[in-house]
Amino acid sequence: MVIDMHIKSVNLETVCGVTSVLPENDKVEIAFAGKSNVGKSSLINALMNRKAYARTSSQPGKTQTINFYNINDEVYFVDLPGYGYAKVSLALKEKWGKLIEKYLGTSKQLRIIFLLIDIRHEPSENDKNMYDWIVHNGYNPVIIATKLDKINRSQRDKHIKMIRKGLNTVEGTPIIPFSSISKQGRDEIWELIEFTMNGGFDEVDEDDEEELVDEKVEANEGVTIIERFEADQISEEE
Ligand SMILES: Nc1nc2c(ncn2[C@@H]2O[C@H](COP(=O)(O)OP(=O)(O)OP(=O)(O)O)[C@@H](O)[C@H]2O)c(=O)[nH]1
Ligand SMILES: [Mg+2]
Repeated sequence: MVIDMHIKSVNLETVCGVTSVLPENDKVEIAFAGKSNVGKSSLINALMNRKAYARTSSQPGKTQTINFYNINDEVYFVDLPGYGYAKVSLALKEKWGKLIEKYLGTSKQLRIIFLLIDIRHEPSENDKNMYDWIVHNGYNPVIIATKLDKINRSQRDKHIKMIRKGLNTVEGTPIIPFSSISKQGRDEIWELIEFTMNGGFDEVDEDDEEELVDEKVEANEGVTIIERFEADQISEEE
């Protein structure tokens, strides 16, 4: 399935620093978390079809605020400050941590948390803490393995396994490899976002319920949410 999400408008609507009050938005929010320099802002640009609307930098610590991008007046992308950036004072790190925690803990519209992990490296302690913390808060993060273009095709599966093992992910957790250079993975990520914007698994009528349960069991054997979704579509067409 090819997704062509038509981007009509993007607007950096709200920027929150450590002392800001967080907005109470009325549209679905999709958050992007991950260590500094992992490629959060680059991914957001790729999804928005914009070259540099979200500021990116080879110097870690670029995004120091929570940035809410309004897409088509339909959905918000929430760019979170990266963690693990050594040059920031401990006091400021703590404040950012609290801000991120407050956002993840209080947003009523947050539907997906994408946790970005550099495909080249084993997840760090910070990555593991972030993953565990997200799960502890009742979310199942979707992992995006970034900078796919930096490894050989033959290394891909091995590195995905390394990330899965390193984070000790909940079974069925999707890991989507992505490159902001080749844009590989972008359609898959949009599919997931659109599926969620359309209500995800919440809005199925009772007739469909049994089928979905079956498919969830399948998911425990390594099938991703997207594959479940497609399987559901296929069964509807039959
Ligand atoms: N080769 C390659 N470089 C990437 C990719 N994604 C991001 N980068 C580069 O990595 C650097 C950091 O990217 P950003 O998108 O600014 O990272 P960030 O996670 O937003 O960083 P902070 O705002 O500091 O938290 C930039 O130099 C990007 O060009 C990718 O998929 N492939
Ligand atoms: Mg950034």
